[in-house]
Amino acid sequence: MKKVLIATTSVFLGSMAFAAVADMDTDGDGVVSFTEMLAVYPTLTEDGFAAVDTNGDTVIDDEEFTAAQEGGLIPAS
Ligand SMILES: [Ca+2]
Ligand SMILES: [Ca+2]
Repeated sequence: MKKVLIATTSVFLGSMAFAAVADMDTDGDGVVSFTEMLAVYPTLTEDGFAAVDTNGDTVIDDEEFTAAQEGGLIPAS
């Protein structure tokens, strides 16, 4: 019984902790810079950021961020 409750809670917490572009975009320009992302993911490297920034414009948009999470590049936490 306990196991079932824990599993349910984990799913709930997981979705609550899900970071989105809007959560990280502290200057409100609609995209996430390396600095903004670093505040949420302190272990992020420039190489890691470049891997997420698939169009190479040095910022992360919603589409790139979602793709990175779905691809496992960014932990959804
Ligand atoms: Ca921004
Ligand atoms: Ca980009």
